[in-house]
Amino acid sequence: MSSDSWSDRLLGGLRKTQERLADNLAGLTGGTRLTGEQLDDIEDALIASDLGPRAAARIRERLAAGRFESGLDEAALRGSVATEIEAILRTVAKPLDIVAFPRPQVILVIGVNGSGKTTTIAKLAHLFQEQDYSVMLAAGDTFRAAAIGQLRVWADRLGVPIVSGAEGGDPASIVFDAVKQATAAGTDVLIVDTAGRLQNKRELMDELAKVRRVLGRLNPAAPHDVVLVLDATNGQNALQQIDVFREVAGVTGLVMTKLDGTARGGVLVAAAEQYGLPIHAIGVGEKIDDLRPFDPALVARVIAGDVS
Ligand SMILES: Nc1nc2c(ncn2[C@@H]2O[C@H](COP(=O)(O)OP(=O)(O)OP(=O)(O)O)[C@@H](O)[C@H]2O)c(=O)[nH]1
Ligand SMILES: [Mg+2]
Repeated sequence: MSSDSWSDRLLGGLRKTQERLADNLAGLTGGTRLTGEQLDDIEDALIASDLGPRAAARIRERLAAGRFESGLDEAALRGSVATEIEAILRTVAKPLDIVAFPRPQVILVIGVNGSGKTTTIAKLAHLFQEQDYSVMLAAGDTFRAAAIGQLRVWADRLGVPIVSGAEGGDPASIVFDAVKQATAAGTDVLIVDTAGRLQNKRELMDELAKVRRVLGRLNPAAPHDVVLVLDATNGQNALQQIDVFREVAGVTGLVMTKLDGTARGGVLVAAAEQYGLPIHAIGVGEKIDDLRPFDPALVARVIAGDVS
């Protein structure tokens, strides 16, 4: 698989986001400096493209300080916006590194229903396999049988072991078994699926707290990562989920999925600016290799339409 095919998928996936921003920024031309009115228009355009008020204000400020030596046109503006988006993304684009000692590194994957947790787990497992790490999965979403079945299908396809229990079973005991097995087998990475569909915040908090307690008993450093999976199509609601899950689960990093087919990809920039949490990978499709860590310069240029 070449990196070119990933950039093509990225480009294809983020096309709607790019078009939205291009439409919103269209028609701005002028001299070497932007006028106050133009800066207002740009800030509005960035907010309308889901980059959020903070990133929009920061980019506005940077553009106000800059000069367009050969005059402002759409291409020059796209280039400048790309540079500023890159600066925001660069601080958070961090692959999920496998560094835990002793092994396994335990990665708890959380998020609301349908955000893409289970698919993301499969994609992450595939990424780790590509790096020659051994992987085990734990079916901690016992809320419905189909969820366990879905993870098992992925495990079989990837050829990785899975620890699961019965529907309605206790996730904490499954996680306990999984950590024991992964430790005994010397597995590098244990990825734990969780349910997002609990009745309310309190129930979710209790369940995740219990899973953490049990993990900590076997390995005080676990979970090493608590990765919140966000669905980019949710736009600004995805950001509210960061607030909730940070409170209930101590999120250590994010994965943003479904950046394909939405015009709301600017939310990636909003999340980066507003939370500063590591963004480990982005998803641009349903296939196993449609998720990767990202190059901030490339993603910024794609979003801003600064690509030839
Ligand atoms: N287009 C697109 N679809 C995705 C992406 N990631 C996941 N999906 C799809 O989103 C749907 C939900 O994904 P799941 O992985 O089942 O989500 P989940 O969070 O585990 O859902 P529950 O277990 O029901 O809470 C599936 O149809 C996936 O194929 C992505 O990056 N792009
Ligand atoms: Mg699931």
